[in-house]
Amino acid sequence: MIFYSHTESVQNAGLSFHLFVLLPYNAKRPIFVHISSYTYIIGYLEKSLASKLREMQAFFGLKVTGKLDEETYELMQQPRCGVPDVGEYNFFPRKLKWSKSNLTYRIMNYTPDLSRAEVERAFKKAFKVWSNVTPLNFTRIRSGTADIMISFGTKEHGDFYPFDGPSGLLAHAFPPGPDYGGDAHFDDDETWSDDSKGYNLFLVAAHEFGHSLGLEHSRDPGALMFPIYTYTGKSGFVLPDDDVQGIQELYGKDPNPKHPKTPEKCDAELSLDAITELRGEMLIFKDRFFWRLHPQMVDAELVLLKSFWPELPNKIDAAYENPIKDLVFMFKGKKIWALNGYDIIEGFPKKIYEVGFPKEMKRIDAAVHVKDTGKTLFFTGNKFWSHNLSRSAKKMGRCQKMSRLFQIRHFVFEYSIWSERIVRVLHTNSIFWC
Ligand SMILES: [Ca+2]
Ligand SMILES: [Ca+2]
Ligand SMILES: [Zn+2]
Ligand SMILES: [Zn+2]
Repeated sequence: MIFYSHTESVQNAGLSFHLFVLLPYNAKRPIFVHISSYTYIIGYLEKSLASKLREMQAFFGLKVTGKLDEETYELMQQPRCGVPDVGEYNFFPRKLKWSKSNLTYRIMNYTPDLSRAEVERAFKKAFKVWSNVTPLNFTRIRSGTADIMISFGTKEHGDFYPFDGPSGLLAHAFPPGPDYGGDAHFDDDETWSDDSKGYNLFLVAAHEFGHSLGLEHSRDPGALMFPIYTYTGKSGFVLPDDDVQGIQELYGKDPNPKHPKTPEKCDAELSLDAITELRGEMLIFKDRFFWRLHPQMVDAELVLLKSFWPELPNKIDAAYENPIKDLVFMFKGKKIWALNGYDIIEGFPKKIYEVGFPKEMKRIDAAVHVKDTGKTLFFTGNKFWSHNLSRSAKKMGRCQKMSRLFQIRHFVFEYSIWSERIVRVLHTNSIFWC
C-alpha cells in the first residue's frame, strides 16, 4: 500500500481530520481513509463486489440480489456518470460544499468533436444552471489554478478513476475541496455534441458541475443528478425541482432571482406598486399580479395582471378609479391607460404630457381619487398635483411639496385631505388583515 496524496484537512466535531487516499497495488479505485489525531485509522475498506451490487440495485430500485443479473447488467451498460452512486464519499457524515460563493473554473483542454467556442458555451451554460438558483458565481480563468479544473481525457487520465472507451462512463467530477476537489473530467472517447447526437456536452457538464458543487446522485429519474444520461431536448433546459432543492439546501437561494417570484401578501417586507378601487373592489398591484379584495371578503384573491388586461405592462406605477365615469386609470413610465372594465378606452395609452403633466416628468409614483372633492392627487418624487384628468386635460392644479415620509417603503400613510396631515401610519400588510 502507498499513500497517494494528502487532500484535505477539515474540522469535524472539534477534531481535525486528515483525508488520505490509500492505494493498494491491485486496486482499481482509491480507498479513502480517515486519520485523526486520536485514532490512527478509522477504517474503511473496499466493499466486496456483492455488497456494491446490492447498494447499486437498491439505489436504482431493482431487485436486490447482490448478483450481476440481467437487469443489473443492462443498467450498467447504460451511458452514465462515473461518480459512485453510493460509496466512498458517503463515508463522511457531513455535506461537502464550498465555503465561498465566487468560484473559478478553467478549461484545460478541448475535445476535437466541437469547436472551442461551442465547448466554452456549453460549460458556461452548464454553470449558469446552478448560478441561476443559488448565490454562486462562476468566473472563467485562463491560467493558474481554478477551483474547478475541467479537462478531457481517455482511459487512465491521472486520477486512478480510468475511463472505459466509448460509452459506459461519460464523465466524473470530484466533490468540493482543495486540489482536485471540484474538478470535472470528460471521457474523450465519447462523441460530444451540442445537440442530440452522441452525448450532449452541456447536459453532462451541468450534471458533473452538480457534483463539483457537492451534490450526490439523485434517485429521482427526472432529476439532472440522476446518474443515467438522458437527452432532454435542444432548447429551454429547466433545472428540475429535485436539483433546485438539493443545491439550495447547500448554498441557499439566489438573492436576486431572475425567476419571478409570486408575492406573499403577509410578507413583512411587502411593498406595493399601486392600489385602486374598481367597482367596489380594491385592486392591489404588485409586479405581475394584483390582489382583488372584496369588502365582504377577508381573503384577497391573487390574479395575474395580464389575465385581466393582456395589453397592460407588468409592474405598474400608479392607478386610480373615477367611479362616476366608471373608469380606471393606470400609469407606467410616461404612459397612461384608461380602462372601462376589461376594455382599454380608444385613444389610450397616451403620454402623460398629453394630459397636462410637464414634458420632463418621467413617471407618476402614486395617484388617488378623492370622491368627496372629485379631485385626483398625483404624487411624483416629493411633489404632488391636484388635478381633474377627465374634465380639463390641459389645466394642472397647484404643485406642492409633500412630506418625505411618503417615500418610505413597507408602510401606508393615511393622510387626511381635510386636516392636511398624516393621521395614521400602517404596515402595508394591514390592508390584507395579516
Ligand atoms: Ca466512456
Ligand atoms: Ca480543484
Ligand atoms: Zn454523476
Ligand atoms: Zn478523472
